[in-house]
Amino acid sequence: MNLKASLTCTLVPQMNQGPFVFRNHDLKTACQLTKKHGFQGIELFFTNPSDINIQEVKKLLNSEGLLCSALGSGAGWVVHRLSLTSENRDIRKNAVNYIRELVGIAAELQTSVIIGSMQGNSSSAVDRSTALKYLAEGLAELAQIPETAQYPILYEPLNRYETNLINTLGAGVELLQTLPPQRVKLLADLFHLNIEEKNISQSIQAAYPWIGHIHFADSNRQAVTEGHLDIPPIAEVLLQNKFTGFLAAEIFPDTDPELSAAKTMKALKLYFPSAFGS
Ligand SMILES: [Mn+2]
Repeated sequence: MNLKASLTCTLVPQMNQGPFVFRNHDLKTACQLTKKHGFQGIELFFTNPSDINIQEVKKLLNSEGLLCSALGSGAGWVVHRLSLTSENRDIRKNAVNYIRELVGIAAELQTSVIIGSMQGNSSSAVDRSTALKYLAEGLAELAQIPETAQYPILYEPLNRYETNLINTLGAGVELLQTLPPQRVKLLADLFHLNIEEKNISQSIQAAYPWIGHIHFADSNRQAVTEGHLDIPPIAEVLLQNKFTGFLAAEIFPDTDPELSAAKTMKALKLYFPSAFGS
């Protein structure tokens, strides 16, 4: 299997200002437009696991021949204020259960769940070492879910303005090394890496065995080529390692999301001609 690419679609009203190509579309239209622009998959963000009609989602994906590249868990924090590092034990437990439910659904859709903002922050109520302990405990519990053997959790280091816990791939590797191998992988988001890493391609190379997913965005979180990221060395590292995961465009859309889709596909063809055609 080769590299794959996807577009992002939020179905969470409270996240409709976020970095998602489709923010005000029904799932059917989003799938049709994703297919139209040549992508292999779509990344989906729902408000509640119980909102997800698995058969209906499968039907929509199948009718366009699309894969689900991942399920996001952002609404767990944005809508439900669930955090794996809350000072409140019940909230931590509910956060794990929320993700656990998503993992079961994701497995039926043959994909993984992303943990980004649900990792939370340290604070005056939870100091850094306690927060990191809670995060490792939460991830360790999730890593016990049998489905994660096939569909590992995707843990995403975020930039310093979004979390004060883990900001780099290197720090992410340290965290993952304490967990059962391969049950949790890293999501490398180029937008976050651009803020935090000394050298993006070298950091990807160093963390490569742990990387399971890429968020494909430019420095300003717009479509790649709209910012100032130096993509060739990043593309080279992924191609040399024969990365077969998804490059998912988690980006702020243009007024017309089709324009963002087209720009992203153009960038993929430019930088990954062997995978996406030139
Ligand atoms: Mn991301």
